[in-house]
Amino acid sequence: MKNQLYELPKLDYGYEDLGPYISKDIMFLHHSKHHQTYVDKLNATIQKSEIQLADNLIELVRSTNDLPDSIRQQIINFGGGHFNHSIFWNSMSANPNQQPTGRLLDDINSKYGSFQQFIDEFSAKALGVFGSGWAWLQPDLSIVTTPNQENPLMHGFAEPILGLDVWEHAYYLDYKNKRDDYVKSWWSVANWQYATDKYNK
Ligand code: MN3
Repeated sequence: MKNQLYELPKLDYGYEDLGPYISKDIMFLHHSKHHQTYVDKLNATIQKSEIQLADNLIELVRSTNDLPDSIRQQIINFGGGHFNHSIFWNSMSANPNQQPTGRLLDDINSKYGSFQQFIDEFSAKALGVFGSGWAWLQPDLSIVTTPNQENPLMHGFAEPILGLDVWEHAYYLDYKNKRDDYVKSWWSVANWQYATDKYNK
């Protein structure tokens, strides 16, 4: 049986459409170079694999603890990189709502006290990631962070409903070392429609 290979997903918006919060230059590099490299290295790893791997990305990412030492770290890095960025592109919109609606908004308000309080807590966790990593909103409305290209599925958690990339490559061209300015701006393009749809599933 042949293992499934993967492709770079198309974006729902143009590279220039998230400006001024995220520039065209960053979007171009981040999607067509960084993410493409994760996909290429994932496929190269899969093609060399002598074992049968899960046949879809979610199951592949979930299976990392059970993989042999020979490929586990590569699947974590490149499979995680592909999966995480795929969520990240969906977590942004060129026509964003500034907050979620319906049950998601109600439940965030009751868990965190207010929507602003949630934003503050998520932002603080994103700023607290040491080095490269991610901040995630989970379907139970907890906020989880992961280092490098790890993600919640690798740690027994559910698929996130929103994800924020805090690797320097996600913001350095626009914000230099100021991750706090990037995170503050990112909320202006956060795709609450995506999170709301995932939450309601
Ligand atoms: Mn990235």
